[in-house]
Amino acid sequence: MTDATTATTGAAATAAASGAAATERFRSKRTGGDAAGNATDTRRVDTLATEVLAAVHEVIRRQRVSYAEYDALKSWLIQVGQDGEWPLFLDVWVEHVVEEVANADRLGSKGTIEGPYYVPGSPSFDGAATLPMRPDEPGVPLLFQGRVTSVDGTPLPGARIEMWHADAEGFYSQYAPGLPEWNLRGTVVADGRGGFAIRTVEPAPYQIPTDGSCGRLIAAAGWHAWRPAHLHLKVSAPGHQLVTTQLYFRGTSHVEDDIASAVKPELVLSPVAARDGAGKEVTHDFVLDRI
Ligand code: MBD
Ligand code: FE
Repeated sequence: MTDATTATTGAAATAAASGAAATERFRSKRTGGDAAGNATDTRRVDTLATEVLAAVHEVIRRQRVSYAEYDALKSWLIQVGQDGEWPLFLDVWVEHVVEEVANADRLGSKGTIEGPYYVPGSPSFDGAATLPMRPDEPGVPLLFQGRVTSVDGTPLPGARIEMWHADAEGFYSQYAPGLPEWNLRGTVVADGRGGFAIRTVEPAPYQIPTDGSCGRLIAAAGWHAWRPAHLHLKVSAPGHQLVTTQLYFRGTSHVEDDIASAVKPELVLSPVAARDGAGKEVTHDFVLDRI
């Protein structure tokens, strides 16, 4: 990572570079099977692989898919791997249903997809903090504050609120060139009342890279490439289930038609003019389910 101190970066961001970084990050997580990534329950693999293949066969028959289309699919799938865009592809078009199934029974705050750009271990602060940012970080200042409680209303002092988001140009640190390593990424530890206050800047809408395989699919299908502006969060506390979520901004573009299908009504914020100083502020509480 470079330690650029000016806000003029991201111009040279490429699908291949952010894809490679997201692929590397995912590999370092080592979940979903043994160390080599192999799932271990033979019967489960049999069931899932058989059903996925049957669903593909069914589409081929119903749509009378041609050899030209089969070859186009093959070359596109090969290219997704070469671009490192499997994390992006899966998180944009598949993860939202996995999240729906995983969290169906939760009573507390709604989650949504994690996406490809989380990095663990961001700088940590007590109670109130400004996220690490460049001295001339562009964007409207935003104060995000609230409390973390358990489902029964008990405050959760020491709860951890991890936040990461794109800058005002739509770029994520560690996935676009020229941004300081932890730009707009931080962890705040809730105070004795479960309270937290995070100062940051409003993120921009995010455009899926247009120069990679996902961008080619979007163009070929006549879709748009946009996610609405969003804050990513992981909120956790001892004895409670971690919530991975995102928050959006009422009235901003693509809140109604997120390419990643990850908006829920409970996740849309309505910031107001800040009472002290410039920018906006919003209060939003988190409720965690017990383990
Ligand atoms: C993002 O910023 C994101 O959150 C998701 C889910 C996919 C692509 C980019
Ligand atoms: Fe994102």
